[in-house]
Amino acid sequence: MKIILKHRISVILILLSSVPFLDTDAQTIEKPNVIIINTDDLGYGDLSAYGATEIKTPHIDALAENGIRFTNGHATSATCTPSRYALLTGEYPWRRDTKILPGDAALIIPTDKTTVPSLFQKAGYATGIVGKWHLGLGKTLEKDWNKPITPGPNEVGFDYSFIFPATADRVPTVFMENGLVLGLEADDLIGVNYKEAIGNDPTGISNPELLKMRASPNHGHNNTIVNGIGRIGYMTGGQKARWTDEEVPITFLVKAKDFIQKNKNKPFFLYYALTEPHVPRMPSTIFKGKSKLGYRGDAILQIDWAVGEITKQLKALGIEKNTIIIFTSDNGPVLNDGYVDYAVEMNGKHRPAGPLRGGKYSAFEGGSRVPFIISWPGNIEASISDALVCQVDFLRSFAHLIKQPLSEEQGQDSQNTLSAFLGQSKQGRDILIKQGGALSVTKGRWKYITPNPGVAVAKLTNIETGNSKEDQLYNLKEDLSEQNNVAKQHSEKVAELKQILSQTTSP
Ligand code: NG6
Ligand code: CA
Repeated sequence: MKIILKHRISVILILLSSVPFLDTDAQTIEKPNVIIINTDDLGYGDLSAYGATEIKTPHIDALAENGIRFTNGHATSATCTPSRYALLTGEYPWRRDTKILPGDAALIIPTDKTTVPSLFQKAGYATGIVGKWHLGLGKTLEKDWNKPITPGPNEVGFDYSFIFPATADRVPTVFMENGLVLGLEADDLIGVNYKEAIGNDPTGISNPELLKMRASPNHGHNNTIVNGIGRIGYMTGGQKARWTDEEVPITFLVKAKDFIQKNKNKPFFLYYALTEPHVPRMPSTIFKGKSKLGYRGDAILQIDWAVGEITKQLKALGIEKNTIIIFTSDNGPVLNDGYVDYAVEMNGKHRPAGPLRGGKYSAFEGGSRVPFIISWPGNIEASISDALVCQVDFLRSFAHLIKQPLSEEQGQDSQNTLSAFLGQSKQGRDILIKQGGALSVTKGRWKYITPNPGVAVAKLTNIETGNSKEDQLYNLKEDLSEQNNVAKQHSEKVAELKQILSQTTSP
């Protein structure tokens, strides 16, 4: 009898936990924790969940198996700064100047703008960012790196920030916690310059014998050497503040876990922005050689491990059913992005962009169609969705989820696609405008790429850019790999999509 009763209770509990929005604790269900895991340059084909056969990513695959795996999920852009700008603000990045920023750039998000973190903050969440920032810091380019720098992430909605300023290959190669560089020393002041050399530090040009990984010819990456790796930009001082690349991912993981641990009893929003597999790929020593695909593959295994550590922690804390995890990437993949790390040579049969054409920097789908997984154990049903979804819609969708009002101007390009995000609908947005080099507009099955005079294949990276002097129209449903330009056969479609584009982009 006892056993039967116990059994019944557990059946009831299982039933309850599988009903959306039903939980014992009403407060927590209204305000689930949200973690956005944003990787750097991870491609659509880089995960076994997305069909990779040469690499296994079991922890991310588990998120996908128990959550929703989107096959038509997008960043707005094929490079980092624009893509991250849109994710955080709900505004298309081409509305302002959002090219790849140097490491000393000023903050490009206006501090009075509603952002994803400021939205959560307003709803009473603890908000944190851990990882890559790359949206500029301070009011001006000139800044004193030896003092707290504002405005930055803490001024656009994050209560807590632990970041590196730009990219792993750009100086200053330092961590910053709440605006202040970690490990500063009064007698070794940090200076940063992107125009000319400062200080006496060896550079990739002056001292190539000090390099543990060489720069690819013509790519740059040969200014100040930090940890045996030439960087973009010059840096002096701060010897003890400089990171060791092998420690960066573990450092971010520890800080992300600390944030979760500290806020486990409140609703929290964590933006966890991993640096892998962006260059320079210098995974932790225990991951070196693990994938057999070179350091790029090893870096992907390292991402998968970190995701596993986070999901384990959520389970251990008993908050996994109350936490939405979104896993995605800021842009598509690239093999040779500036260092001799043998990513090309060791790639074998692996297809980082899967079936898609192009990669990072490209207007083709490989540039911005990215892994996109949403998990919310016990609250959403596992499925695969081909709804057109985009990171720019996080703002208005979360606003809906946590019942925060938003005016039309706030996150002006952000749409409420919450029901698609939660798998309740297969309908995402109708129209999406993206930026590789050229702008493109996708509506349903059709994608139009604007004519662009640039080169068709980028010399340095060997990536097809999507540039053409002609109109390009692709039927993504029948031709996901964008092989057949059918613009001439469907001039009415071209006209319609051009019209949509000019309406949206006109001020
Ligand atoms: C490019 C760099 C590339 C990478 C990229 C930014 C060269 C030739 N290439 O300018 O290595 O750093 O910027 O990547 O310098 S992103 O993912 O942050 O957009
Ligand atoms: Ca990137």
